[in-house]
Amino acid sequence: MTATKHELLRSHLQNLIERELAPDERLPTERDLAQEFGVSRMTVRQALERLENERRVYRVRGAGTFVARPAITKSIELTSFSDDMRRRGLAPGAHLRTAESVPAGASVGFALGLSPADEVVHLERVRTADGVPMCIEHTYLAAALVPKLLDRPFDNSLYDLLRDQYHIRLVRAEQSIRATVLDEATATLLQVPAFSPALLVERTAYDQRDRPVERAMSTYRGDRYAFEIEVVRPATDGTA
Ligand code: 16G
Repeated sequence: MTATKHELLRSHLQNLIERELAPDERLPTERDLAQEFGVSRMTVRQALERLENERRVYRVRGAGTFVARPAITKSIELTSFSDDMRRRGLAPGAHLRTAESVPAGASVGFALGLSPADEVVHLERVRTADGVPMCIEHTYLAAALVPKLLDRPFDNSLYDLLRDQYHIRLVRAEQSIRATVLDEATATLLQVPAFSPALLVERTAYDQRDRPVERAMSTYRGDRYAFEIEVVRPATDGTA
């Protein structure tokens, strides 16, 4: 009997998440669900926990349980270099090599939805972890969205600066990762032998208004960097 009630509860929750409620809407309370399905609050809590582990809902203490955005955007977190390094217990750093305003050109312009002649800010930075070079980054930002960026002192996190000074929060990105080898100049900057393997990550990041704000090419040392990507099995494929 309990199994049946449990199944009913689960399919009800699934229906709420997939059809009836929009992302960020609140689910009924544990108590209401327990009453409605004649199960204990513990059973409800377990069902919600499972959905939380699958990233289909999220909980806010004292406020309730809410529908998460679809897994495809949730499953890979959008982080900055500084976040990534701090998470690994390393101190992030940046040496600014180039900071200039240039025409976007065809490829960056296309990514940022600009015409090739529109101005972009180009930053080239060597990113370090505990002082050791890890990655070379070329970042392009639509100049119109970040007025006076080049006048600002800036040696920390670009994403923090965008958030604090321009109220731009990057919330999603399209990203590709591929293998490459380092040319001699880049290898020297990263303090590794020429032609060492590396990972080239290209990212177009969008803000909370879904404007493309950043196009970045980051070349990471292959010997020091691994990408961790969480993959989530669709709930409908799992066992009940
Ligand atoms: C990451 C991003 C890069 C971004 C930088 C900001 C990738 C492949 N690249 O390196 O696009 O500009 O973080 O880091 O994830 P910051 O806030 O520490 O300057």
